[in-house]
Amino acid sequence: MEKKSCMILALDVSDREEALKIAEDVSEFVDAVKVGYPLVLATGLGIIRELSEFAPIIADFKVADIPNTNRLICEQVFEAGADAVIVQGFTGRDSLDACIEVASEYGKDVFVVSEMSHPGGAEFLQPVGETIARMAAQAGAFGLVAPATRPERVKAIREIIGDKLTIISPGVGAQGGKASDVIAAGADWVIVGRSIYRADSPREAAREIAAEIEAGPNGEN
Ligand code: O7M
Repeated sequence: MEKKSCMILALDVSDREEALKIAEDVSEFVDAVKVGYPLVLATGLGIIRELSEFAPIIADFKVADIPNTNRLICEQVFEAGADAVIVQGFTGRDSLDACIEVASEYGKDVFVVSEMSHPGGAEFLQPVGETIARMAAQAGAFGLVAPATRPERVKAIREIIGDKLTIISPGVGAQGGKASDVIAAGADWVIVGRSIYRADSPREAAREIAAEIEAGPNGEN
């Protein structure tokens, strides 16, 4: 995944035409499109290949099962044309290894959720977030998912993993995070959903966030 705008679109709409139109409109300003349950359950797995015309596709299925089931899920995801899959880390090293093995067979990437962005993310996941981050680095994952709503946590996780993994960070805009703060804290990409796909002009909204990232936290870059 090439780093240009440092932004990933979370395309959580449920209509095929709308999804394709938004992806096309914003493709200039995003480095990838994240597709998850809302869109795939509504339109089918084939949407992944259709969207891949506009950007690399990250399949957000937060895979969280035993190794064999994880393997079967990841095979379907990569057969469908996804460039990366997002998996949970809390299921343990063997479950993660199964995803990474399949990804490497297909030449694709795995992102591991270390900590989540919503208030409840602090309840159970945050206390083990750093342990999950270390495990993901040891297992050879490509990247981590860490919360844009808590840039200080992104910074702490970046300090633990160094440059070994990339960090993608959801929670910008609708959840309160500011894109340039999270990038300054050590994220490689921010993930943005509602602030783009619910805007009157998704393209303008994406352009503005990309410009804010480029300008930096104090507008001085
Ligand atoms: O910008 P939003 O809030 O509309 O969308 C954020 C997207 O990121 C949405 O698709 C969420 O499911 C996802 N997300 C979080 O918001 N928080 C997390 O901790 C993790 C994710 C995610 O993408 O996990 C892989």
